[in-house]
Amino acid sequence: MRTNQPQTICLSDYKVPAYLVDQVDLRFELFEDGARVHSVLSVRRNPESSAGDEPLYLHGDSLVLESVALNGTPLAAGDFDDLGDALVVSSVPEAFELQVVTWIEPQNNTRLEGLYKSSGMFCTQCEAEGFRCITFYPDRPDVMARFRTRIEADRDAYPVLLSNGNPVAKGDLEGGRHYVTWEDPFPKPAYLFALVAGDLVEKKDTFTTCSGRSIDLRMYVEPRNAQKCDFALDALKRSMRWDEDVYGREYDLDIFMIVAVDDFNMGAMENKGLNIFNSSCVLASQETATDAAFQRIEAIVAHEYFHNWSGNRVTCRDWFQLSLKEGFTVFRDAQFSADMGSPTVKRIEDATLLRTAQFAEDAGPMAHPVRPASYMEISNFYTLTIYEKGAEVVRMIHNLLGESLFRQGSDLYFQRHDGQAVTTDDFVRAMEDASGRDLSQFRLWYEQAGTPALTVTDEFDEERCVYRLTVSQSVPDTPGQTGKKPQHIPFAVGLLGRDGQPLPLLFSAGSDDAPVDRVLELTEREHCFEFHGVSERPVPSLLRGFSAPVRVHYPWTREQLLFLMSHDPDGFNRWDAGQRLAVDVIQSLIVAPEAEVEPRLVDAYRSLLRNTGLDQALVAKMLQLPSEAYLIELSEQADVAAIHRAREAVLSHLATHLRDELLACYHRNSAQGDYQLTPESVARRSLRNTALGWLLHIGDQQGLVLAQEQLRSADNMTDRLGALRALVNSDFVEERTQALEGFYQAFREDPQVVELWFSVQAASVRAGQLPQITQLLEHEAFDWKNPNKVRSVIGAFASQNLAAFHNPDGSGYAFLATQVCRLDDSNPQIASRLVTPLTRWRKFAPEYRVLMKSALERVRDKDRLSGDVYEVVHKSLA
Ligand code: 0A1
Ligand code: ZN
Repeated sequence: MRTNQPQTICLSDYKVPAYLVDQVDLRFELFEDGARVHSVLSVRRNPESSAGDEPLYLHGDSLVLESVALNGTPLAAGDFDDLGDALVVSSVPEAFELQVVTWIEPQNNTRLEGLYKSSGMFCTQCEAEGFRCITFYPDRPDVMARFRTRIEADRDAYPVLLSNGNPVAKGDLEGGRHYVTWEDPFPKPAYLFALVAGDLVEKKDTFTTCSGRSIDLRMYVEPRNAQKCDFALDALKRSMRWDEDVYGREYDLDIFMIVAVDDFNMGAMENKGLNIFNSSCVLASQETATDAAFQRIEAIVAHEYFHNWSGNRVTCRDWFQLSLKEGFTVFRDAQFSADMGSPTVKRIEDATLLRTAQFAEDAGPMAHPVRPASYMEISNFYTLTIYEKGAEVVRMIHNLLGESLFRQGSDLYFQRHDGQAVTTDDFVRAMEDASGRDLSQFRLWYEQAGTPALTVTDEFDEERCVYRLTVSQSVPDTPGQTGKKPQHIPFAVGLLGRDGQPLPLLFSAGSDDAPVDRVLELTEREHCFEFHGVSERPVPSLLRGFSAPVRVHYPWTREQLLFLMSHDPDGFNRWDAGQRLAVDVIQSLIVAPEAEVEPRLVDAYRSLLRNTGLDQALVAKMLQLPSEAYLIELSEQADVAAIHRAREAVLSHLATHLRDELLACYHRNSAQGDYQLTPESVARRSLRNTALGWLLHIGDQQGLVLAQEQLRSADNMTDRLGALRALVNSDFVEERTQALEGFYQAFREDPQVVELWFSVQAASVRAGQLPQITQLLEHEAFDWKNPNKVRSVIGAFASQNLAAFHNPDGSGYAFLATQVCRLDDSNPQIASRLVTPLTRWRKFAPEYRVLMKSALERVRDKDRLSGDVYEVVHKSLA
């Protein structure tokens, strides 16, 4: 068992830094058996600190200290303390230079924090606290310094040497070595530092900014990936233009670089001028990337680029403010994606993620506010709450202020805080100052955890022609937070008349020219809204566009949902009505497995399949049944087997009754002409592959022939994988085995495709039972050191293959516990993320719960448990 438990860090203990660093000069000597890092810090006491002459405290992690000198004089042993996780220097002058030399071993760094090696190249990951694994430093985001970095390495093995800013010097050294020096003129926190050294090919492009400056765009990848860069470079140019047009933000250095690395804990990182990406989030070709991957790459490239202003120029004061940069930047990338494709589809995707996974997080043991009050390991707080709910909070400000005032607010924020490390409160204040609105109650969105629930009731007064909506809100208790206050919630609504026409929303009798949709502002525990001049009982359309991240309870009838599905002018709510109806039908089969499947659901799906007049991208979304994960989230004491059975039964029923329509839909949307990434072609492929999946689900022979033919002849990965997935999720055992083998042989050299191949199996209840998962872990292409491979097998199994993971014999839980323990020794961040499904044990029916809890206890009792896993496991058992 672990003995030294990690410390809790509290926002209320925040103090300004006692010392500031103006300049950092780094020299890296890179070798095969390690790296020597020479650091020279120009330090001065912070005039704003009341700390007096306290010692200089520098963070460190896994460093070997070789020497330390102050103003050029080596320090004697008694003048400093090397505490292992810190270097403390007592009695320092007001201003001084500190020279420190450390030795590190990137080749043995499996945590992938700090400087490490991936496929033979050196690269870094410094957010949140990785810089301290490189050298001793005040590793906190409110210490901002100018960096100058000289990298020295073998010229043949590492011809490309990169860091932040602009290259200012380069040359040869003895022994076949060379160096490049980089200078970044913008003061930055250490978490934005980056270094790359490798044998990489360079792809070049240029971008001319709104003020006419020409920027060098460069992408660095391993030679085998040279053909997979065009899409990301184009996405980068679209992002740069969009940020100028929509936010008035121009790029500030002369060069912008993107590097792809195979081993990376997260998606990508916004290091100043040198973004580093997980290969799977940036490399793409028609042959190897699915439509979903293209869209994800575009969004992540944009996200990292947008951080240059929302994160780098204006950064976070401390890690409690993480959502300041992440929530705002996710909101910005979502706006961008909406502008590049279909806004409704993008909104559906974001709301699905939020309702399925963020709501679950908000209801689980790790629930925390968008601005947390405490943490043990900050890497555990890169969560859906910080990112996605944080983005929803910014979106609500946008909704409340409107486009133009929101832009004035963001202009003021960037101008007021350029070059500073600030708080979420500073962000809200800029929005208030620019708009004149009072957002004091709104700030509760940052402080209170938990998903607010709205209960809506309605009454119709036929005589007075008044329709009354009563909305009450409550915010649930979460760990450490009870008795919450009502929040300020923008609640967008509309009313539909019997003929499907939108009704004017009149707040008082007699006025005319009323809008047909309104954003009601909820601020009280209970609010009542009266709409006048309503001559018949309307159907309410509630929380249009998912105007706030809340749950809505209203006693919908199936008629109302069917009506909204075909009449609501709000595309999002049309989709939502379909989801609610499908949920209702599936839930009724959970309770009564023999019950009849609602025939009107079949009719509704039939008309969707036939409806070529409706936006096909929306139709494609509407045809997706609610996921098992969402159905679990909606239940009190989830019985996974029953949920799985009921959902499968509805799917089979729909597919059997709609076979002809599915075949027609498949053929109507067959490939025509060259592969294109337009929203229309993406929708066609999505429809075609959904139809194929449904047909194979019921073992349709014609579907089998179509899938095999599609797998053979497809000219793109979306269709190829769509066919493979359909086969893998079918009962055609021989055919699916053959298909998997053929696919692997065709793409075994491509790690991104092999990841897809792993995850299609691991997520399938048919092909991914535990014995098969164990085989995948032994497969030649599996690599324990590569987070993507670990995620594509173990992560996909535990979070997508729910019926297999929740096997009532507990084997899935025991398996996950074993893998988490194994990974904890090499990569605690990955281990800590993977354990998440087990932490939700309270959500499940007793027979599951007991087994999940005991698997979690086994992880808790592991020897030398990392701080990362310690925090998650202890909080979820508390
Ligand atoms: N800031 C990055 C995400 C990121 C966070 C932590 C990392 O290492 C622990 C790496 C990347 C982003 O939002 O894209
Ligand atoms: Zn980010």
